[in-house]
Amino acid sequence: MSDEALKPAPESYSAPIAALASGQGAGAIAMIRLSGSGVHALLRRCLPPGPIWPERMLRKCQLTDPATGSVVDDAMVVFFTGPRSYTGEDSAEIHCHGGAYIIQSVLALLYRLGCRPAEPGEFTRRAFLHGKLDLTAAEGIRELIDAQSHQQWVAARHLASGQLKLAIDSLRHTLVGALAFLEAQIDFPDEGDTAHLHLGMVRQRALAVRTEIERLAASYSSGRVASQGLMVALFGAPNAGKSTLMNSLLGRQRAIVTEHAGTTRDYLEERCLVHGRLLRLVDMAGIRAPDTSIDPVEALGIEAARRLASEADLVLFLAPADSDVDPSPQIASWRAELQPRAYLQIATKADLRQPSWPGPWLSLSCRSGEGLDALRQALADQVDTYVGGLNQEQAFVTSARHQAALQDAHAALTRFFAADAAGAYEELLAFELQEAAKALVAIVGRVGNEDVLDRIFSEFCVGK
Ligand SMILES: Nc1nc2c(ncn2[C@@H]2O[C@H](COP(=O)(O)OP(=O)(O)OP(=O)(O)O)[C@@H](O)[C@H]2O)c(=O)[nH]1
Ligand SMILES: [Mg+2]
Repeated sequence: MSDEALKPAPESYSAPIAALASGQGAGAIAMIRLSGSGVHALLRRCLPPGPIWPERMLRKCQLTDPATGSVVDDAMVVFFTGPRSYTGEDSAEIHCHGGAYIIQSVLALLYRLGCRPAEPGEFTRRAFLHGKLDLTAAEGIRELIDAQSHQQWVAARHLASGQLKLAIDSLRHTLVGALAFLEAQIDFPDEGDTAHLHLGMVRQRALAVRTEIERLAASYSSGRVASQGLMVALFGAPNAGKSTLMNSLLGRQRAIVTEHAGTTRDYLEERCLVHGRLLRLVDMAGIRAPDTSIDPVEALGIEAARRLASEADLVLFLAPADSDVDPSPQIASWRAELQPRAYLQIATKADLRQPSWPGPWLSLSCRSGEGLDALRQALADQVDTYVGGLNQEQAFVTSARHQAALQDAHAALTRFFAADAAGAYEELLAFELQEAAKALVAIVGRVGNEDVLDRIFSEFCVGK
């Protein structure tokens, strides 16, 4: 099996590019990055006469426009020579004053001298195409930049530092070993005793790989919470106070609240940090029993609410504390239907009355603020419970793309065992092992599909 990630990059990937790599807006210093063939000579034209200084050395210099001789800025410049650079190409950084006019002047100069503006993520895409990092590390770098919470940072570090890649490489290695045994069997079919021995080795390896894939795939339920936040579904009858609670947790009036039952129809998803943990709050239509008087829009909203609650990491079942009817049987039936991974029972509107029903209830009032701190703590604890379940010593999965590829590999191995049990030819067994290996390669290596790369790298900011 060839390692596609090691193929040389196409010529077009070395065209000189430039972009602002530091944040937008005025700052003390801005960093402009250049990469591609000829960028050292190109930049040299804007510097004072004399040889350029050794690479990896930041030196103060005056940037001038070679066409007019006029000064553009006093800057610090550092050169990197490929392949010993982030992108693997010749590259440079200009650290100039961080004002909008200066940044635009420096960029305009570089574009005039032959650079083109870099696309989002293009520096990292080039690093990937030049074999400087694998796809999981590239995704990890994007997530490091996007991280808003400690849990996201932990998940991003895990990817960027190559822990998942190591685990995937080891699985591929084991599969390649199994394939070698199978191929020996295909090439020398008549050696009776060794045939049995070889197939035994193949099965043992395939089983070891499948077991590890199952462990990795199981880690996704926690890894997803770390990298994407805890998905919290607000679930309950109309008028239970779901939208009001959503607004209280967000600290702004995001959802419409009225005294009419059935105010929220479509669902609303918003991210927020609670005690530094990222949540994905989903407010949705109140649940009523199917009835001819429900209009079709509300019915669709209720259907979506049920689907989202069954996908959520935590379901908050809300019931107004001033109701005379004990909501417990209703919640028990929702729990049986939705099978939530975790749930909390919330008695809302506690300023009107305290709940008189049996069972564990967290009672709160968005009007008086009572109970909101306890809820925030419970939400943060729930994030910690999921993320704490991740063993930092072992690889874990945090992205839907990786999880889907692992499932493909798992399906191929399951087909392998079914074919083996049915006494299939070695060629078919080898085919399924190759399919499993291909799915694993897609996680770390070049996917052979520009659309996938476009999707991954377009989520980067310009300059990274
Ligand atoms: N007294 C009191 N009233 C509340 C509280 N929370 C919500 N309400 C009121 O309850 C009514 C319904 O609130 P919503 O937040 O719209 O309820 P909902 O569950 O989103 O309702 P639907 O969108 O119709 O499913 C509104 O009149 C709110 O002002 C509270 O803590 N105390
Ligand atoms: Mg609502």
